[in-house]
Amino acid sequence: MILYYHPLSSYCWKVLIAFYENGTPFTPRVLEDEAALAEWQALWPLGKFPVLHDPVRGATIAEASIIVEYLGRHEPGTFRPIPVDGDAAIEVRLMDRLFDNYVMGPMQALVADRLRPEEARDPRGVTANVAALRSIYALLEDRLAGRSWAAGDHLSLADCAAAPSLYYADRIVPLRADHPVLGAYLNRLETRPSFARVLCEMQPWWQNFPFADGPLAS
Ligand SMILES: N[C@@H](CCC(=O)N[C@@H](CS)C(=O)NCC(=O)O)C(=O)O
Repeated sequence: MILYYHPLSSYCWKVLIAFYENGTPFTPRVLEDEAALAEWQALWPLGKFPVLHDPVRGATIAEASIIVEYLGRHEPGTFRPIPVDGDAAIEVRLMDRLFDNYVMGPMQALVADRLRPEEARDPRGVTANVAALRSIYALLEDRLAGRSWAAGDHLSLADCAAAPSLYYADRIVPLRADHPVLGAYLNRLETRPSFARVLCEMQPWWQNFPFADGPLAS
């Protein structure tokens, strides 16, 4: 399988964590290389990454959650992204949506705003997105109480979504001081070997993250 990704991209981290958890080999096509960029644009004209291409099945899969689900279906291994039990699966999918829509969404908007020229920034949007992050932090603090991982005792798709979204959000609006449960969960994610590997591999690009020098708000 061929994975088109960038090492600094949060949604790509989500997929990389799943591949590393499962120990599934893949051909990396890093979107810095001109040839890789041209292949990716031809495969997925929507211009979003990650994208997975499976030449054996002739499949091109986009959307990080769907790529992780595809991996679980076609390369079953030690990592089970979606539990077999239907109710447990619903909780995993709900948590996956919470992390993508309510953590990743405001976090990406804050990054996009910071990357704009100063005169094109939107202070009201920044205030709203900081408030949105604080609101989801509070919800997660309650919902994660007593859980080892996002949806219970087992690592799942939801943790693949949680790791990048919380890691980046915490560097913009720090969460640990006021959210001990959420902070402890982020610590567990950061020391998990699959995610630690992703964090190590992104280091050469880290200076491009616009909040690398410090957060927006504490
Ligand atoms: N809904 C997509 C979102 C993917 C996404 O937003 N990827 C970002 C990188 S983290 C991207 O493609 N950015 C390029 C752009 O929006 O032009 C998913 O779940 O995979």
